[in-house]
Formats: sequence, C-alpha cells, structure tokens
Amino acid sequence: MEGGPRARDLYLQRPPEPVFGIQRSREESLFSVVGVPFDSTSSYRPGQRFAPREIRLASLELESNGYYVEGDIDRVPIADEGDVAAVPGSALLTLERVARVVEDLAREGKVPVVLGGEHLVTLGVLRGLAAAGLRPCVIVLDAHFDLRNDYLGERFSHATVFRRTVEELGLKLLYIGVRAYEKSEEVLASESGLIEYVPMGRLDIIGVEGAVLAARRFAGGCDRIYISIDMDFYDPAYAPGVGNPEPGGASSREGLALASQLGDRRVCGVDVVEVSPPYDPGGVTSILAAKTLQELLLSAWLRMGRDG
Ligand SMILES: [Mn+2]
Repeated sequence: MEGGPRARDLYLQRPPEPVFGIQRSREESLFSVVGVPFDSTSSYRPGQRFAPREIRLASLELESNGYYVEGDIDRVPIADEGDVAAVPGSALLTLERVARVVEDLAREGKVPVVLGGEHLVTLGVLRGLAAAGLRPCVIVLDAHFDLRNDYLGERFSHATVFRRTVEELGLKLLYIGVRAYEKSEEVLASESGLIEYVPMGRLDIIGVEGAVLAARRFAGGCDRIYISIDMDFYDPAYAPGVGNPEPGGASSREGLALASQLGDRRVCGVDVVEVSPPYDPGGVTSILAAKTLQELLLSAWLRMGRDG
C-alpha cells in the first residue's frame, strides 16, 4: 500500500452520524469504527447490511456511562470512519476491501471496531490485521462455531468463517456461549488443538465470572486479542433481530457484564456482527449491540490505562 491511495479513502463512505455521537480526529483517535453492510451469504434472515446504520442510530440514544464499567464513553478516543463499500453478491471482493481498510488502520496503530454485516466479514478483518503483522488470539461470543468446511458447497460463508480463519491464519480461538452446531464442527473444535470452547450449558454452571476466567486463561500467552461478538450469543428474547436465532442464549445482563470484563490492553480489534434490522421489532437488538460495544470499548480503554 505504500505510496498509493489509502484503501479507506477509496472504499469508505462516511456516515451522517458517528457511533455514540463521538468523532475525534484521525490523529487523536485510537478506536476506528468501520461498518461493513454485507449480508450476501446469509442463509436464513438476511438484512445485516442495514445493521451499521441502525446500530449507529441506536448508539446515539444511549447514555454515555457504562453500566458495569465505571467510566464514560465520551472520554474514549473514537473516530467513525464510515462504511466499507461492500460489493453485493461478492464475498471475495468485499473481504478484500475490508482487509485493505483494516490493514491501513492497523498500520497506523488504530484498533478497528467493525460493525457487521454478517459474520463472514470477520475473516476480512483478521486478514487485514495479519497483513499488518498482527496475529491475535480470537475470543468469539456466538451460538455457533461457524466451522463448516462449506455451506451448500460455498466455502466463504457466515457458516464457514472460522474454518477459513483456522486454515488460512492458524489463529487460536475461544468460543463462549456456543450451543448449535453440526458434528463435524464439534469434532474440529475438539481436535484441532487451536480451539477452546465454553458451551452455553457450561456457562450456566460457571457463570459470567467463570467465563471471564476462561478468557483470561486462554489469552494468557497471547500478544494480541481480538473479540468478535455475534449477537446470536444472546437469547432471542433479548436479541431477536439476528440472522440465525438460537434459543437458550445469554441474557442482556450476562452479555453486558461479560463484555465489560473482556477489555484488555492487548485488544487489537473487535467486531459486533449479525444484527438483522428487518427482523428486529422495536430495534432492541441494535440497542443491545450498541450497548455491548460501549461496555467493551470502555473496558478496553480503561485497561489500556489511557483514560484522561
Ligand atoms: Mn452465530
């Protein structure tokens, strides 16, 4: 990329309203928000392309204080870079654009904060980080493994995103809240040597504190941490507007409490994915996505010791 136009100047469309209403300058900012309005591989309830806009709008209505983190999001240096111009129908072109934008941001020392979009966009983000020399351990809050080799013959799908991640990048994964999968995914998760998971049934027993301990153990030897939050981690009672809802998920309080403790000074990227606004009566899923992101960013910022 040296010498040429920057990918974010080529491919980003600036939003009318920045997330949380915060727009620091590029120089001042640490967290760079990027929306990816892409849902072309969605298999059940598409509409994730509308999520960046709805999450931004929902975020404007939130108070700035953390519920579980003592602090104020207004103090966090966030710049909303806008949305990647996703290519409808082309996962490969969209992933390439996401990767190039993320690489640019990471090379400047920014922490990309990605608003999906379907979960496949995470592969583009992780490719971009890898291109910038960052190989994080990945913590995934999700009802699903997304470890299929293909979905109806398609290798690049929301249902295969972490299979490709493991194959291409060899990153370590920890899932929290997983509860719906096919046998091949469970076999891979158990045998790959790169993957740990806390199923939802286990989370019931160990609670949020136990899950936080599992995450700290997992991340113990890691230089960098990436956090991916699929909103179907939550129960559909709290987050109905997602691509593939699964009963028996986390409550909003459990999810927010968990997000508020996953922040870490080593965080090099986060995403919140799979909100599908057409299936989101009252916008509650977008509101919860925005609040989850707020707790996570606030906790990461405070643990970076850079408040002030
Ligand atoms: Mn999922």
